[in-house]
Amino acid sequence: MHATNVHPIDTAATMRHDWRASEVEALFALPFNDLLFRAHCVHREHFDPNAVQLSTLLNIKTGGCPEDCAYCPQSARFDTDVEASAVLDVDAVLQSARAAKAAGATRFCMGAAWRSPKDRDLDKVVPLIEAVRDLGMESCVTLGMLNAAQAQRLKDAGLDYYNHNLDTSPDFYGDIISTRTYQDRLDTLQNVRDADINVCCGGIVGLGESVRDRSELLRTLATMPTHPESVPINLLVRVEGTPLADTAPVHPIDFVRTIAVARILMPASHVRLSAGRTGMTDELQALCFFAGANSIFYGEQLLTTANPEVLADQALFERLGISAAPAHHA
Ligand code: SAM
Ligand code: DTB
Ligand code: SF4
Repeated sequence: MHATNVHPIDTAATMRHDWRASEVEALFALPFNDLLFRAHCVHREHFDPNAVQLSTLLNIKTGGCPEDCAYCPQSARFDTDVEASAVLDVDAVLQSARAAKAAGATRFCMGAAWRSPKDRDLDKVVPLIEAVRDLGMESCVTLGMLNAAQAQRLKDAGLDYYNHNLDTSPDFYGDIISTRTYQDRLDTLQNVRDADINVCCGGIVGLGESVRDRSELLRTLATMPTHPESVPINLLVRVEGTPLADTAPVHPIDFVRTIAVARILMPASHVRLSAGRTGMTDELQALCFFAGANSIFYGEQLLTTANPEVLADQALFERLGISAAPAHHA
């Protein structure tokens, strides 16, 4: 009864951009083994199943953010332990990027707690992007909303990826953020795409959303004319002082389902097992990799919260026979 709306293996060889809500919901409703088998088959058709891409994060400007994203410890509106800081200088960033490269990361992602950067903020970020590029790493930044000229400026600096998440479904979004709209986010993503920067866009599981919201988030991403090259799936890190600190935890199997559906809908995108790994067992992470996750944040810190130890990730990869994927560009 579960599989009636889903044509067998209909995505195996084709890239679709026309998913209907009922089709995506039917994927979520599949028996777990059927869903995982299907996701894994799609994964194998497009990727080496034993290679995982490694991105390291650095918060280049912490806290003091005017937005009210209910999950975020960096909003100035919530009483968390995070102290606001100025933008890091090139030397500090280079030190982190060199260490990330030495540990095996191929991409260096820099985050700033801004609603949107001012032009004088970009004056500080451009040299950081150039420095990362000169190290031979892929660069990614996440700085909030961008207009077309700002996106072009980042492209000219050599930026490879821009991260800007939709976070959740259009319907549930207003329960989580009031200070900017879903359309604002879509406009930024369009500006990034138009500037020919790779798009990194995903969301968060565990905000109190329904399965239909997860389905609609993924459908929004998968019906874009070009799928985001990189799709981070974050499990909410519940931080004390944020409005979502006491949200009910997500069942791990439901998290794996989200990864699997992302893989089926966006067969050629990198699906990143993102925030929330410190609370996951090795077995759960292994299931996520089987379901199609093929990227992680690598390094002991996310933005303000912890990520697994490098040695623990290396041991997990060794146990699973997974190796680090090479960078896409030289
Ligand atoms: N300020 C910029 C913005 O919001 O676009 C860039 C940084 S913001 C922290 C980047 C993303 O981190 C958010 O869109 C959200 O998806 C994720 N994030 C923030 N706090 C999180 C949390 N507690 N748990 C999981 N993901 C989180
Ligand atoms: C993304 O999707 N997840 C990262 C990155 N993009 C910037 C951020 C996760 C943040 C987790 C909470 C924190 O460490 O502050
Ligand atoms: Fe600010 Fe980004 Fe956090 Fe929202 S997610 S409060 S925009 S730093």
